[in-house]
Amino acid sequence: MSQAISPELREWLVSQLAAGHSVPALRASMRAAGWQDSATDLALAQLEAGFPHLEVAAKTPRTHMPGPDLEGAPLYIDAGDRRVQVLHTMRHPRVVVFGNLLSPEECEGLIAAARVRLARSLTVETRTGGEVLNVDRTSEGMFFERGENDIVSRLEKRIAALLRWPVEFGEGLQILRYAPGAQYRPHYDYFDPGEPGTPTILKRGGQRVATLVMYLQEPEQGGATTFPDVGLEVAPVRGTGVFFSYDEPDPATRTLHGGAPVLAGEKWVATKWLREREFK
Ligand code: PD2
Ligand code: ZN
Repeated sequence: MSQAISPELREWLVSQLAAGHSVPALRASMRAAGWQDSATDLALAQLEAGFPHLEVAAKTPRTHMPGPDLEGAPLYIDAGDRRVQVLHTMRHPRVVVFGNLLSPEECEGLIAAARVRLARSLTVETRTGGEVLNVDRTSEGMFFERGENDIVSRLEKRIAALLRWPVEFGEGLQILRYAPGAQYRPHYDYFDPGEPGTPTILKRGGQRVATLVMYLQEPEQGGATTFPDVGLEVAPVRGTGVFFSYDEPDPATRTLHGGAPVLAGEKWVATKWLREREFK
């Protein structure tokens, strides 16, 4: 995944962008020279940090999105250290349900490390850019730093391989616990462009472009992840996960989704949000 970015390459990218070449054209040249798209994206993200006037993001039409390689309708995908099952796919919204994404030991390990750090869930507040207690989410949660422990680090690499998106573009893993009666009312995961706090949030990695919700512990009843616009309900089966992406921050993506109330037992999930650029 990691290819070093030399000063020469950086200089070449700067000159190409300054000359008005598009990001897709650069990506094609880089690919022809043997670079992975993820390395190109990382180089562009690093460039943008140093040369904001180049407006790399503004030149990037959101054509390159995270997602698994479904070419040839595979039943399994090699995610580096694990053979992940493709259980269900949908095109609009883009939804993919994965099986065998985490081992039972990984699920247990994440729960054990998170349990001692749980607090009533906060969400990023687009009105101010701060965090607030959200009445729509009655679960408890916490965030791991990226690469915080071995399980987190291993899982992040697996997700990067599976979804073909650099580890550096992902937020830290969020863990949520839903007790009986807890739910997460339908919402969008992208930041509302109309809210005044959104530009502040976007400075750090740009928009969210995709979500992967992974089920660590299944409740006895209830707790599906629902997509009300398309009548889809994903059962929270341990070790599986649901991926969905949104190429613009707009309801037209049909990615309205929620966590249905848990009726019995406890549901635990891990959520990985992917940004359009490096999330520092
Ligand atoms: O736990 C869920 O099923 C769920 C539903 C909707 C999680 C999220 N959203 C999220 O973490 O954004
Ligand atoms: Zn969500």
